[in-house]
Amino acid sequence: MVRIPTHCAQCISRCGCLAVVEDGRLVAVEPDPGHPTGHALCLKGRAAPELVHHPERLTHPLRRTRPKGDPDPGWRVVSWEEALEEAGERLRELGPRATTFAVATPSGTGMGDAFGWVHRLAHAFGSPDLLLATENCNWHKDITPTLTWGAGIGMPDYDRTGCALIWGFNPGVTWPAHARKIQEARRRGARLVVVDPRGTGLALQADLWLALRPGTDGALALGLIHLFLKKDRVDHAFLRAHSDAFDPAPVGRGTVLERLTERAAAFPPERVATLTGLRVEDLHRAVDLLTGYGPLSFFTWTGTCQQAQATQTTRALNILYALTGCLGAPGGNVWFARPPVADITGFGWVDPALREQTLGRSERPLGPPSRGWVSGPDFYQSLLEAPAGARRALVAFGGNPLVSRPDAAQGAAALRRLDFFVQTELFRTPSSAYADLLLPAASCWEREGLQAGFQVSPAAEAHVQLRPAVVPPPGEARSDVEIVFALAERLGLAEAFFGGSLEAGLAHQLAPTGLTPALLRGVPRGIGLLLETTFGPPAAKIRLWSEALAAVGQDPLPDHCETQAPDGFPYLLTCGKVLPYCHSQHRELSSLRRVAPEPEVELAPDVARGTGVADGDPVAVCTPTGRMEGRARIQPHLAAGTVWAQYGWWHGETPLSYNACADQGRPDPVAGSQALRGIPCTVNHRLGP
Ligand SMILES: Nc1nc2c(c(=O)[nH]1)N[C@H]1C(S)=C(S)[C@@H](COP(=O)(O)OP(=O)(O)OC[C@H]3O[C@@H](n4cnc5c(=O)[nH]c(N)nc54)[C@H](O)[C@@H]3O)O[C@H]1N2
Ligand SMILES: Nc1nc2c(c(=O)[nH]1)N[C@H]1C(S)=C(S)[C@@H](COP(=O)(O)OP(=O)(O)OC[C@H]3O[C@@H](n4cnc5c(=O)[nH]c(N)nc54)[C@H](O)[C@@H]3O)O[C@H]1N2
Ligand code: SF4
Ligand SMILES: [Mo]
Repeated sequence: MVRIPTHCAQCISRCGCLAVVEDGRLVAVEPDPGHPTGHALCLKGRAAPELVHHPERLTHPLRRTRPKGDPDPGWRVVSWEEALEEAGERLRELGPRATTFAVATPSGTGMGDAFGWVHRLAHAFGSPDLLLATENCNWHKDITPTLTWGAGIGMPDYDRTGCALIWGFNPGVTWPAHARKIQEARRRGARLVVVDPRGTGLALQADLWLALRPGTDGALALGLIHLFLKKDRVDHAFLRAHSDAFDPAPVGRGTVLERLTERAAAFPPERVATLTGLRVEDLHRAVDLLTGYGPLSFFTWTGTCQQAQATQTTRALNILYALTGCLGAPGGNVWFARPPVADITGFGWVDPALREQTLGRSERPLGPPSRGWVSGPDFYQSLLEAPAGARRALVAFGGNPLVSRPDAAQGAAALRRLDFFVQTELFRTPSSAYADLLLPAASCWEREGLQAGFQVSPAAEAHVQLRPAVVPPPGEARSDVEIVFALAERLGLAEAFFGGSLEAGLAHQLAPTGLTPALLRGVPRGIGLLLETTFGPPAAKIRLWSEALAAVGQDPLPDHCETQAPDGFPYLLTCGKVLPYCHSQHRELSSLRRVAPEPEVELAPDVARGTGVADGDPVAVCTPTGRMEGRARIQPHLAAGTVWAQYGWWHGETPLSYNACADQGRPDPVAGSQALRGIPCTVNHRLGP
């Protein structure tokens, strides 16, 4: 029996751990306190042996023999040679313009170390389209803040923060290594304010939990901006030095700050209380906490991202934070120095004329298409509305869009239209059922993977680790990176892939750090580089007024519009992640399934009273778009009128899942984010078990 230092790469937390291996089998995974993110493991990490040795894992390349849409694809085992030969031939024939690449989220799958290589393959081939969940995932955390700050969200400097504002983010479930830093700050005496319709672990222990109605975040942020300005709790010197606050407003009278003040004045506490369901006195308490206890730090993620007004809401949040003057300061949000690995994505290789044609680029020039990422609806529509005779291909590395995105019916119809679809996967999924070729992928435990930076603290972010393969992959499964390199060779792109040598590719990635693959293999726990973080706001001027947004016909100042619920849908449906599962994955692991056997629908007590539903009742949630089913749980810690349901279920239990309830229409006009949170709904009893 051996204990191999590694990290769990199944989600963004990337927890340092020890893999316990006996006779070539992974038998357990244990925390590794010697690793900067190694203090604890979640249920999914501990269940890794079940995932690795699961009998339903894909073990051989498969080719479909029956028509798409047939409930049985008639999979026939083929050799890798046959599979790669076919893929290479079909893709060369269809060409880059007709080929979309796709990759699963690196934050909730093992795809992190392959992510850049998949991009490189798409770009070397010359395709302008890469399908990724970004508009509903990290876009408003990593990219939208560049409109205001000229940089992404950074990371709270928890070791020195005076107060942490956690808004629509539940790291206790979704990023345990991040949650641990918040706990450490709490123990040091830092204050905590949580904005979330649901009483998460952090919310219940916070100094203030603002349980707002789902989808009203923009109103709250503007209301807080109003109070910050009215009570003069803003850092004028900081704004004068680093922002456009005192510049004349590009349109109309006065300074930018005066115009912002005017805009925010439309959100006085009484109106905000009505819109959000919060109490006026709590708004005042929030201002006191956020401005009274030393440097403020701030984090938000998908709670504010999956909304139809996500860009304006994110702008309001980013401006609120900039007003405090803590951006870049010790104890505020900081950009910890990270290992300088080489960029391998080859973004610039795509012909600029083709880049202009990325799906959705003309409609959303500031959104994901500007970086080559296409949204589900754009991809689906491009297939469904393609002229007769147009031929199209999809090369997907993981991902399960028929479950993780709204409108599975439209998605399925679109996937059927593909002339060629090859996917790498660990398991068969509803989406992979439409593939022509299904290739078995090694899980993150079965392949080497580079991780440069673990984010949550200066020491973690300076940490570089070459995760070893702790066991061999099942059957003939291969790592996604190996498959990328093999496909590149078949497409005549070996030159862009270091002559086909993964080792040379890895060495290239590491070269700027001074490290080599061999050196890292000798230190499996990884190496902490000596890097110096520089404090201070990003070099670019902070923009309270966004000319970039104005140039695309959007409001240059943040705003929030009330959404009117259609008659018959009195409640608001929203969602979030649960600890045992990532997105549509992991339901086949029996230890996790015992903990969470079926989708739950949490009802605020007033919703239960209004609908006559009791705890444990089978219920259906209906929205103007669709319907899902689950088991009711009365949840006392939920904003009034809120229904909080689980998404990602498909393993036969429930015929319709959460994303059937979500609307593909009315996406965020800038980024295309979908309103997955705050959907008008109603709840009914359901007959059946
Ligand atoms: N209603 C609702 N919908 C949501 C969300 C939500 O909060 N609510 N969250 C959204 C977010 S944040 C995201 S990122 C998306 C995620 O959407 P997707 O990226 O589609 O993620 P999954 O549904 O988990 O599908 C990932 C697939 O990749 C496979 N996989 C896992 N690891 C590997 C690997 O190493 N190699 C290969 N080849 N395959 C692998 C898994 O088996 C799984 O089938 O979902 C979004 N959808
Ligand atoms: N266990 C687990 N961990 C994961 C993943 C997973 O699927 N499972 N996925 C990974 C990925 S890809 C991502 S992107 C991250 C996401 O990480 P998080 O953003 O933390 O994910 P969520 O739990 O979906 O959403 C955060 C919070 O938003 C709240 N919320 C719901 N509606 C609203 C609203 O209208 N306003 C506000 N302010 N809050 C709201 C939810 O109650 C929840 O507590 O997690 C990563 N980690
Ligand atoms: S939180 Fe769980 S799944 Fe995510 S990296 Fe840590 S142990 Fe793995
Ligand atoms: Mo995500």
